[in-house]
Amino acid sequence: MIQLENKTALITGINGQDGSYLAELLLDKGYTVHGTVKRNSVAETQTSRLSDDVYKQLDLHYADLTDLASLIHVIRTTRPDEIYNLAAQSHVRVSFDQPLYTAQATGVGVLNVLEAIRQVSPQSKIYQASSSEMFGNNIDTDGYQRESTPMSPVSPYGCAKVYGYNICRNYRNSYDMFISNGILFNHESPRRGTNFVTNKVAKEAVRIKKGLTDKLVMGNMDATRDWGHAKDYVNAMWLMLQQNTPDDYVCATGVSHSVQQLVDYVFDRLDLDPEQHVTTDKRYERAEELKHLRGDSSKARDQLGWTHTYTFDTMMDEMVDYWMEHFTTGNI
Ligand code: NAP
Ligand code: G4F
Repeated sequence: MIQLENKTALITGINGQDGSYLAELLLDKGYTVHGTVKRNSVAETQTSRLSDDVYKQLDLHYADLTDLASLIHVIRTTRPDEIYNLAAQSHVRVSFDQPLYTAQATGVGVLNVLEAIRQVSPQSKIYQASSSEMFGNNIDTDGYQRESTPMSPVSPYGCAKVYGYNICRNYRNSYDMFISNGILFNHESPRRGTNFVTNKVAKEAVRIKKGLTDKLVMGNMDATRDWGHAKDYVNAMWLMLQQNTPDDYVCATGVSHSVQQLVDYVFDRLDLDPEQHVTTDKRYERAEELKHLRGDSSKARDQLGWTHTYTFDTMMDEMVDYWMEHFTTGNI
């Protein structure tokens, strides 16, 4: 029998990839779920990742991480047991174009969330969406990054996330607040923005297969990433807030692939030849690149009992199937 939780959660960035999966997970567990959305001029796309069934079970509130007053208002209104701070300007390359906004939203925005909670609801447990981008190009001698790996970020986004990570640890120690950082490696799904590399490749390869386009233009093909599935990773977020004490955890699959291997896998699955379609252009490269990511999530496995269920192949298959269905039926 499933035990229902009878708790209240607030998810910032509920319409993001992770927010949408986490909302579904928490509703399934019996939570009352509140979420923040940022005002968008196209109301129809504001909650595009939330199905009608999920949407009608949620309480949504306008708030922006750069607007402390809006955060105080939503936390005072909802009094959540658990707060999942997922909102951020989350695109690494865009952070080079918008460094100040990224610092405000992704970095100082975390401080705004912490201050709002400290002033209004200090008993709430907090999850902070920290990132493997914080490590930059540091790798331990065994080839992995883990909780103890030094952080030397190589993007404005990574720098902002390091600030968020550190201010969480500082508030945890200073004010005895329950704040856990999930240091999550890349996680993907059919709901991933199509300007991130996995879903860009899946979507464009299917469009080539369907004769809708002929070319896929890429950036750096040599970088490697440890790619997991977002559904597995939101489960880790929840587990972190069910512990008796707050802590920081890496979540990763321990397996990495290069961008070239990603392209080869998807094209092979669609029986396409990448050499006939794929070119590169500097406009998709970053001013400084994070070259390799591969995470060791032993701590999350041992202390949270967390593990991933999707492999790289099953995850990419799901994304390709999603776009095949979309471009065949137009029904998704
Ligand atoms: P995402 O799809 O980009 O979602 C981000 C969410 O934040 C969206 O709902 C977005 O709203 C909202 N948002 C953006 N700026 C905001 C602001 N100033 N105020 C309030 N809301 C704002 O990202 P994701 O992949 O779900 O990732 C969730 C979190 O985990 C992010 O903090 C990300 O940096 C972090 N993270 C992600 C990964 C990954 O591989 N996915 C790995 C490590 C860490 P709009 O859609 O309306 O813009
Ligand atoms: O999919 P990406 O844009 O993800 P990136 O930069 O690793 O960041 C993601 O993961 C982080 C966790 O480590 C999160 F914190 C962050 O919020 C985000 O979710 O790029 C992956 C790799 C990079 O090396 C990039 O240079 O793919 C390379 N790449 C090559 N061609 C490309 C492209 N990336 C994008 N977005 N588009 C390309 O055409």
